[in-house]
Amino acid sequence: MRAAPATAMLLQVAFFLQCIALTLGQYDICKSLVSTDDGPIWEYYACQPKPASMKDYMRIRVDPPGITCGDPPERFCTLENPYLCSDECDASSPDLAHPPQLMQDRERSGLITYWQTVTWSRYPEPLLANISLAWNKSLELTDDIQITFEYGRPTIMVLDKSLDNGRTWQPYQFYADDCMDAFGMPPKKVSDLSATNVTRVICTEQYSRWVGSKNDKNVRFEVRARFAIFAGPKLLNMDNLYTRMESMKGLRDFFTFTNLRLRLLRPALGGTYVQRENLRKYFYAISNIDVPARCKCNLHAGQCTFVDGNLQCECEHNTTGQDCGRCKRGFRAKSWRPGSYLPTPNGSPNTCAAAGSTRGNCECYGHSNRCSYIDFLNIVTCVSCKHNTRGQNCQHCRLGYFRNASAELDDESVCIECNCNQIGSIHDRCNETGYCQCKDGSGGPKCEDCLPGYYWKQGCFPNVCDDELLLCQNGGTCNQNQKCLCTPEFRGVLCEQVRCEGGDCDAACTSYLSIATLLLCLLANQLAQLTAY
Ligand SMILES: *[C@@H]1O[C@H](CO)[C@@H](O)[C@H](O)[C@H]1NC(C)=O
Ligand SMILES: *[C@@H]1O[C@H](CO)[C@@H](O)[C@H](O)[C@H]1NC(C)=O
Ligand SMILES: *[C@@H]1O[C@H](CO)[C@@H](O)[C@H](O)[C@H]1NC(C)=O
Ligand SMILES: *[C@@H]1O[C@H](CO)[C@@H](O)[C@H](O)[C@H]1NC(C)=O
Ligand SMILES: *[C@@H]1O[C@H](CO)[C@@H](O)[C@H](O)[C@H]1NC(C)=O
Ligand SMILES: *[C@@H]1O[C@H](CO)[C@@H](O)[C@H](O)[C@H]1NC(C)=O
Ligand SMILES: [Ca+2]
Repeated sequence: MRAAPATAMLLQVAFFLQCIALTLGQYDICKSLVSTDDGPIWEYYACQPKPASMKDYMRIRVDPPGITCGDPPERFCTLENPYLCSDECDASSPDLAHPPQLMQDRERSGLITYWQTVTWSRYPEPLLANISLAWNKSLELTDDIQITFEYGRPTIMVLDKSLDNGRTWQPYQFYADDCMDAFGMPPKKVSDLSATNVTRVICTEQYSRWVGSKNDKNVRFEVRARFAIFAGPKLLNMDNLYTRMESMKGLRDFFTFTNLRLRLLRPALGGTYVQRENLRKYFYAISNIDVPARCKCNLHAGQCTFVDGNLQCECEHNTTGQDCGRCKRGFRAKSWRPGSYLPTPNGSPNTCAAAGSTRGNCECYGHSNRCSYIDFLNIVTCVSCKHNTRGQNCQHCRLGYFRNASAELDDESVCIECNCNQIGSIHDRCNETGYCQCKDGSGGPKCEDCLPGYYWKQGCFPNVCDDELLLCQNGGTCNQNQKCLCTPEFRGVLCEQVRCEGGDCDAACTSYLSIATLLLCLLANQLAQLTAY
């Protein structure tokens, strides 16, 4: 009788190992030396790092500040026996403290260690806590995320993910004991999903109901069950999953993340109602967060290492970057592409190629991967040059762009936009050093300034008056180089004319004019004409 469970367990272990072997056996080497008639040569394959326990590398942050219990020390009760309130949380005592890192430690001694929050003493104000997990690296889930709650699972919570190191977030899965009530979403299970909607974000009630705390402490984000939709219930047909990863839009990204966040919105209640008289039994406590995943290296690395506190792909195929997302310098004869799982079982490495090594010897400096033969010119030319390049070999910059002097010809940032000021310049083209051609009166590399003697008003116009040569006369003041503000007795561009009253003005005026004013008037006129050229 005692043998049966043991056998079952052995079988389970065997099955588990088989699964691991299956998931590990594929795409685990990037290259191998094969012998040919011409001697040994390297053969390259699509490759990816092994799955790892990513909890060892995550940076945890909990919010709001002060949510962790123990400062000041606090007593708390359990849900099963609310009158037994002998437990204490005290941040200053190592034995009684419950800091966040206890969610990622390894419990070697068998003693369960956990992070714990303050109790819900401020009820009915909600008890909210965020747990943010950061890796500073794109990762791909390889198995279920599992969060272990001591003292009951939350009745409402959201799992979010970010693909851009926490700049933007999106919900990954909603959890509630009543999905409709909490989120207005009908409750679903992953088993309700099919190949067409496997990437749908669902709300599930499976992990939020009260079942007696000892019964089930885990909340999962089901990865295995989603894989099984393609790979079969025992994940034996991984080829099919990998084929779908290549062909189904959004499938790979669905399992990809750089950060995760748990938003805890309501703790376990242990019943239908919150008992106001005993709020010390409501809190969150998490003993472990498992995140089985692999580094995303775009199928260009078989290893991922932890260097200076960050995960880093050990890029092969002459790629580089944290995720092997670029070709190395000097290997940009073709545009970078991720490796492909297809054709199975070894995939395509899509290696980066050294300049001059592409077929037909049509060099496109990595700005195009297509060449075309033009019959009547008898030349091979690059097609659809990217990165604002143009030319037979994508060796020139498009009009409106100029050559980045500090970049190699195969650099993605080899062409810089001219960025000519639309009003100040004649057109949007520039010379090799980025200088635009300016209209009269405007200047500066981009024609964004007015030359001396000009003022800005939707363009550069010659000054009407200034403080040097075009002085306003007779007490007038120069307003923004645009006009003289004359005193009431004078008028004219530079206030050089006397304003007259009455009918016989003209005669009076002429006789009134002094020689000096006349001379100044003439001078101003001439100056205005001179500067206009
Ligand atoms: C948790 O994160 C969400 C999203 O950024 C934010 O709106 C909320 O205020 C945070 N809650 C706490 C308790 O910090
Ligand atoms: C994130 O990783 C990159 C690349 O490894 C590194 O340059 C950067 O400093 C890291 N950022 C933090 C906050 O550790
Ligand atoms: C997914 O699609 C299946 C049928 O293809 C449907 O029965 C199921 O309700 C859908 N699930 C969700 C969550 O929309
Ligand atoms: C990468 O470049 C090196 C030379 O630096 C070469 O020996 C090697 O074969 C290249 N690897 C691939 C995958 O092209
Ligand atoms: C010019 O190229 C260098 C080297 O790639 C790059 O760091 C720089 O950002 C580029 N300049 C511009 C304006 O794009
Ligand atoms: C570009 O124009 C600027 C300003 O006219 C000039 O100083 C520079 O020498 C020109 N550069 C080239 C390469 O022609
Ligand atoms: Ca722990």
